[in-house]
This record gives sequence, structure tokens and C-alpha cells, in this order.
Amino acid sequence: VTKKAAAKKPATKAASARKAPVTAKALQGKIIQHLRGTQGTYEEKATPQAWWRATSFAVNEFVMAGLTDTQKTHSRYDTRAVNYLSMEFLMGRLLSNNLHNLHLFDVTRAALEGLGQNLDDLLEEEPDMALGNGGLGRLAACFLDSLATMNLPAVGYGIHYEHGLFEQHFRDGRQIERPDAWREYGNPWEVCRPESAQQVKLYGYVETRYEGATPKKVWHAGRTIKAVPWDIPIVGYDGANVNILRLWESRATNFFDWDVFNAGGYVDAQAEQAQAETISKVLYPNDETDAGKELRLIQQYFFCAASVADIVRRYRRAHGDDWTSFPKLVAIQLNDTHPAIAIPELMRVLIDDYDMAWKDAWGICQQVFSYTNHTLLPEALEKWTVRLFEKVLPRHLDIIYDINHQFLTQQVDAQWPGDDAMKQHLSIIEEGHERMVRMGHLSVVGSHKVNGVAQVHSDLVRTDLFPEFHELWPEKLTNVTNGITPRRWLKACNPRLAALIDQHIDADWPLHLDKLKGLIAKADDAKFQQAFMAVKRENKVDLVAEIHRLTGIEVSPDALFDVQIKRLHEYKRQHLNLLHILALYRRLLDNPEYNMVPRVFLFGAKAAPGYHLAKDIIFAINKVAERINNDSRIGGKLKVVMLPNYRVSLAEKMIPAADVSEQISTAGKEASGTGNMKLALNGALTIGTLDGANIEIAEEAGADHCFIFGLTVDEVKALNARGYNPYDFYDHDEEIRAVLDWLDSDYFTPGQPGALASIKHSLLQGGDPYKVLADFRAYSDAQRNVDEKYRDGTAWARSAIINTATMGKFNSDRSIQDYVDRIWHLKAYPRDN
Ligand code: GPU
Repeated sequence: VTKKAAAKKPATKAASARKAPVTAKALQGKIIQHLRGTQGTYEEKATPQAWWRATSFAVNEFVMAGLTDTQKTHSRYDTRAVNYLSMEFLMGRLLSNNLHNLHLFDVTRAALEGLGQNLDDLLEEEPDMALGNGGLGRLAACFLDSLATMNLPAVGYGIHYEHGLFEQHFRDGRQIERPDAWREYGNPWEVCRPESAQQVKLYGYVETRYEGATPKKVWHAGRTIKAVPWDIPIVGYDGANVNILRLWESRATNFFDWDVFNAGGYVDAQAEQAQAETISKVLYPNDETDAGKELRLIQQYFFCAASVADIVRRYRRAHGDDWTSFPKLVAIQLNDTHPAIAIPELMRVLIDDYDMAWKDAWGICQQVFSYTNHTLLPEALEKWTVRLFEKVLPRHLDIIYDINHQFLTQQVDAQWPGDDAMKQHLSIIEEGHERMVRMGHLSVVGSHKVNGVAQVHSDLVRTDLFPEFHELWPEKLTNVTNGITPRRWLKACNPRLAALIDQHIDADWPLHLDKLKGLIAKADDAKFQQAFMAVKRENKVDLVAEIHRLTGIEVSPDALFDVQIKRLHEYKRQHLNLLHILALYRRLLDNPEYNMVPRVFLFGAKAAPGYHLAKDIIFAINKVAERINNDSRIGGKLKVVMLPNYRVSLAEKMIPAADVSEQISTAGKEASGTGNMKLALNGALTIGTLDGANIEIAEEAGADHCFIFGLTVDEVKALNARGYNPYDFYDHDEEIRAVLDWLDSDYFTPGQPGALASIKHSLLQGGDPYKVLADFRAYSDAQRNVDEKYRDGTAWARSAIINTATMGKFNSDRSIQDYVDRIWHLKAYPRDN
């Protein structure tokens, strides 16, 4: 386009920036240069890995230029920034995302084609960065994308795990875990910054020195660990800023080793090193359970101490010892309670290292910190024994006692004078057989804002989890409904749908997702319906091939694709889905004419390695699948597939092909859910309970375009209050009884009767804590409605379109704007360049 021609076009930012910043020819030159110059190979010999690396390094030139410009802008304007502290960042793959965000995707495809390479194949060479378990970690990743896109100054801080979430295999249907080695041979996206390394202290004792007017506490640490930062550039969409995700790796400190080494302790020195490096070795694979392990507490402290030190270093570089601007420039967000130890750590730094008065330091902390709660499940609410704290972080325990003392004697006593029961109830220290530090209480007391992640969840945080804190500080507890980045979860993962949308609305919808509403007008248009469902079918054809490649199972793209993808957990109720599959199978065996649309039930889920019932549910799904998929009597009407090693890159293949989205948690248990948003955005219809963000999805899409069923939060509470007895359902519902007894036979595990009995056991003798049997009939009826609606192709297409069209609210940019307005109060700084 000539300058003149360009001038005639409307000068929208999207239109101008959408042009690739480089020609295919120039990019080819860069790729070849990296292939030869940094990979040490050449075109004829290079492996796909080498091509992927060379392409990534070529793209990195654009990434790094953006990073430098952004950093200069931030320091020029001395910007207020949010520091997002999270134990998990579930980034997935970066090449495709970076190409899309830089508008380099098409030009790179063309450049590679000219070199005889296929971009889609190369993208598959990249290992997922699986530094997280599930929703909490992926939310952090989506938030980084939005922060960069919105030109907001932000740094993500986390741990540079050597091994991310385990790789899942199935052996005879059972989950086997293998270590993940995402950076075994180096990762092209990360830059080591040894110049910003920090020292982190652990163990030891606290000495009280009586020198000046007030006694001074001195922590004599028993051990010092080096924290080395690795920076991952986070590329905003459409020419926006490039922010940083800074991940800390633990190393042995050199000076510590030398003493031992020189004393002849060569082996001991190596052991010290191995111990130090254990800290960032592996991600704990427990989702929503508190491991209670010493190494986990050390991981938490390690990355919080390094991050706080880094934040303080950055501040002091511009402001020296003048702390007045600190709360104006620094916001620290705690992603759940995992980084709550950052609160006493900042207190320690200000008081011990910079001689600040308690009151001033506490004032700073309360302005700087805010905390996001992601669950109400009691087993996920972190507590550490006082004993462990005393051993690992003795100075922090002192500080926590002081925080608690001030809080109880001032705030609590003022509100509830003389009420000792209330003091005990709100205390950061839980008294009992073993005294515990309650990290949730510490987080609420130390933060100026606390948010839940969907409206119903935030309401429950106020009424059920922290009602007294809410009474004490009515302004503190708030809501920010979760969101997902439409760049990864629509534009990049579903290029066919993205292209169709581009034909009908402004191409800047990935920035302004509310513009999808423009598609509502098309929902009744037969041609558009056809085009929309044709995209869905092509995506299903692709997934069919992938299913075959991964499992050998053949499924038809003409079947209804019913998808449940999320961590395996009883509260998410994959076993409710399974019981319904068994009921369908039984109906088909009883009556081969049983009228149903052919359906493929697709699962993806990892179970925590020590969560036995979750692993039994995976085994049961695989065994039931084996039997059903090989049963010629049912005429291919029913297929069940559990894809191995569910992860971000697999989600990107499953979501575009889904017709139905399973969101069937017990009401009140799923804080928000985010997979629900991704699936609906890609045109899947939700079958779900009134839980978490499902409620808001149904509000946006309209009840006619979802299948809502089951007990509500209040009904679950009422059922618990009057006493729930699962046998009421087992005894009176013939189908429930039959499928549970079936699980307890050897029908699905020939020669091994009872191999699947633990599920039945947990639902009967175990009391069915998640009300699976109570919701079964309503679920089965809702599934009947799904089937009926799918037969009416027009009605289905219309609902699918309306789902895509109405998901604008769940753009993570909107979530971030809510954080900015309600909590962080940041200003955007587009980079100068
Ligand atoms: N969540 Br706590 C996790 O993925 N892991 C955790 O340890 C905790 C919460 C999830 C919630 O289960 C899910 O409902 C929510 O959408 C997600 O966090 C992000 O907020």
C-alpha cells in the first residue's frame, strides 16, 4: 500500500498496525541466519526442532525491540506498576501467540513455505510451558496477555520450575506420571538476568539487640540461597507493550560452598548445591489441596523474598531511601494465599533492613497488597504449623505475631469489645492441638482489597468464608469476574472462526470483544448459520484425526462432540458425566432403537498423583470407553474418549471442535471456571449448574441457549441442613442403582470384579459429598434436551452463534480493567518509539 492509498483508509489503529512489520523475504533471511548462526546447522540438514528454534529466535528480534522500548518508557515516566505474584503461570506455547500478537503469523507462514517448511508443523515442536496446574495458573497467563495488550505496566513474578506439571500417560487405562522437561535443551523465549540475582535467607534464629530506644531484631539465617531470574517477554496484541514475566531459579550460593569445599567436603558441597537447587526443581501437582510440606513453604518464601527484593531494588534505583512514593508506584497482587508470605517479608525488609517504624511499614503494606481468593474448598485454605514457621522463617513468625496482636487488640476489640471467641475466630493463629498460621486471614488483614473470581463466589466469600472480616471492613471484599484472552482462545486457536468473524465485523474484535454482539444479527441468517457450522465441522474433522493419532479410536465428525476438560476433581463431577454415559449405554443395550443423536464424549484431565479416587475415575472412564467403543451392538451411537496428557496446547485443539461444554460442578464449589468461557466463545453450548461463572455465562447468552440444571447453592445448603442420604436415590431410582451396581461388577474390567467399585463406594457409604446422585436425574433430563435441540440444526446453529456473540464480557481485558478500577488504579503507558 502506498502512503497515499493508506491515507485514504480510515486511520484506525487496528487497520494500520495489522500490517506485518517485515516482508516474507526479509524474515526468511533472519530465519536462515539463526539456523546457521545460532543453531549451527543448515537448510538441508536441519531438524524440525532446529527450524522451530531458528524461527523463534528470528521472531525474538521483534519481541526484544518491543521489550526495550517498553522498559525505556516505564523508566522515563516512573510508572506505577502492578506486580502479579503467582506460584503458577500456565503459559502453554509461545510462538504461535507471539506471531499473532505481532501480526507476523501470515508472513511467517509464507516465509517458511518458501523454505520448504510448514508453520503448523513447526508450532507442534514447541513444548508447553506447563508451569501451573489448571485454572489459577492459566488465569495468570491470560492476565499477563491483557496487561501487556492494555499497555499497563506490570511484572509477573513466579518460579522457574525445572519440571512443570507432569506428563500424563495411560497404562492399561491408569494414569502414569512422567516428569515434564520443557527446557531440557534450552528455551528460546527466556533470558537469564544474572545481574539481578538475589540472596534469600532461610532457617536460623532471631537475636534481640538492645542498642537504641527500641530493641532491634536480627535474623541470623542458617542458609542462604541464590535466586536467579529468567525473564520471559510478554507480547501485547497489536503493537502494544512487551512486559516481563520474571521467574526465579534457585542456586547454591558460591561463598557457602567454598568453606565446606576447602575443608575437604567436596561431596558435602555438592549435596548443599543439590539441596539449594531442589527449591525450584518441580511444581507441586496438587490442585486445590494444601500439601503442608516444608519444601512447598520454602518455594513460596523463596520466590516472594526474591520478588520483594527486586521490587524494592527497582524502586530504590529511582527514589533511594525516600519511601513516600512507594505505595504510589507499587501494587502487589497475591494470586491466592500462596504468596501471602510476601506481606511479612515486606514488613521485615522495611523494618529490619531500612529501619522503618512498625506503623509506617504496616501502612505501606496495607496500601500495596491485595489478594485474590480462588476457592472456598476447606482443603485448599492454606495453613502452616507454627512449628514449621519457627524452623524455616523464625523472624517472619515474630512479625506475624505482631501483626496479629495489633489486629486483635485494636480492630477486633474495637468492633467486638471483650469478645474472646471472636478474637479466636479471627486470629491469624489458629489455637488447638497443633497451632497453625492461617494464610487466608493473614492475606485479608494485610490487603486493602480482597476479591473473589465470579459474582456468586465473591458473594459467598462475603457471606460464608469471611463474614466477620466483611463486617469489619465493608469496603474490602469485592468481585472481579474472571476472563480469558480472546487472542489465544479464539483468534489463534480457531483461525477458521476468526476469519469468518472478520468477514462480518470490525477486525479489531480481539481487542474489543463486545463487538462480537454484531453477530447476533446474523444468528437467524441461514447462510451465516451454514458457514458457522461448516467451520465447526472442519474443526471437528481436524480433532478426529488428532484423536486417532493419539488413541487409535475412530470417531465421526458428524456426531455431537461433548467435551469435559479440566482437572479431575470430585467437585467437578466427571463421575456424574460417567454415570450418565453408563445410563445411555444401558438404554441402548436395552433398546437398540433408542433414539439418540450419535455422541462422542470427550474428556481431558490430569489427577493429582496422590488423589486416589480421582485416579480411579480416570481408570473407570478409560475402561468404560474401551468397552463401549468396541461394542458393535450400539451402532456407533456412543463413543467415549479420554485424551492423554491434557494441557494448554491440547485444549487449543479440543475447544474449537466442541458442540457441548460440560460445566457440572456442585453448586457453590467451582469459584469461577474459565474453560466454560473458552468453550462458549468458540460456539459450544453449556450444560451446567448454577455455579461460578456459569451463572454469568447464562445471563449473557440467555437461558434458551444453555442447558442449566441441578441444585442451586441454596438448595445444596438446605439439603445439607436437613441431612443428605444418597441411598434415597440409589433405592428409589432404578437406573441409578443399575449403573452403580454395573460399576461394581466385572463388566468393564473382565477378570477384575470390583476394580471400579471405589466410585460407587464414595457415592454411597462415602456419603456422596458432592451430591452426584441428587443431581443425576436433572442432569439426565438436561442431556435429553441437548439431544433434542441438536436434531434441530437451525435452532442449534442459532444458539451456537449467540454463544459466541455474547461472550464479550469474558475478555480478560475486561477483568483487568475491573482490577484497575477497583484495586490497582494504574495508568496505561503506550510505549514511545
Ligand atoms: N483454582 Br485455589 C485452581 O485452578 N487452583 C487452585 O489451587 C485454586 C483455584 C481455580 C478455581 O478452581 C476455578 O474455579 C477458577 O476459575 C480458577 O482458579 C481461576 O480463578
